[in-house]
Amino acid sequence: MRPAELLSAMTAAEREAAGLMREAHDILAECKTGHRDVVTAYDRKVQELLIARLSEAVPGARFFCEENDRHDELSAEHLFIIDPIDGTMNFVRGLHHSCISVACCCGGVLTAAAIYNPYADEMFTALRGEGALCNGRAIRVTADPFCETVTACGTSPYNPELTDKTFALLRMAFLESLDIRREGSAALDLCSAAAGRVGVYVEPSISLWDYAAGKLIVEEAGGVCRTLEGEELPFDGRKSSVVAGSRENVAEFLRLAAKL
Ligand code: LIP
Repeated sequence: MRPAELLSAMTAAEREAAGLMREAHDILAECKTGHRDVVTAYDRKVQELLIARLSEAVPGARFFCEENDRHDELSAEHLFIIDPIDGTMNFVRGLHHSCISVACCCGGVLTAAAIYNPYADEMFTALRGEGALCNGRAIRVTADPFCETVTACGTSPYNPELTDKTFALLRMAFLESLDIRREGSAALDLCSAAAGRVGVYVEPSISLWDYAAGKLIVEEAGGVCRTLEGEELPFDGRKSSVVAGSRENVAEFLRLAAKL
């Protein structure tokens, strides 16, 4: 199946699943690993719908998903990495800033990405080697220097052992860039970096389903994604720190972070 056909199936499934988010009511949060790591029946319904539609479109497709421990082999011919609702806490609290994130790997190579924010009606997409788009218009990371941009940050609330390190990084970003933003969705933060809305997105620990699609969108928008140690992000299912943005701004952030 051609990458463009895969992407078309992804975006169609996301737009259909977004209806479940818009119609949501009486949203009940269920705790997973702790009181901040929550899931809802809507996360599971969105994931089930995406799996059903993508299985119809791509016979034999495999899945690596946030919910229900659906973790198929990452090297499959067509593997979809799904975060059904990224920004679940926002979704539960009625803070309309969440998205559906789907990446497609072909034989272990990240090939297509789609992240849909139903509240803003913004569909971010990328195909490897073909650039990144928002609602069909090309997007690029910003050319502005780090000190002249706003920094998007995540607080890794599932990892309280990282809190001191996290807020030291946020303090540095606040002092060295124009300001910080904690908007609550890693996937949308990566899209903001790809669209040049923020200079850097940083978070000390997130999961593969949080960053898989956003990573390709950032790279196809001319940016880079690195760990806080300056390394390539892992693609083996492990959690990772993420620093994303233009090559220059990621390098500047890492230089400043190394001095903490
Ligand atoms: C969330 C991320 C957020 C991060 C949270 C969590 P979820 O994803 O989008 O940036 O800080 O720890 O990982 O759980 O809402 O899909």
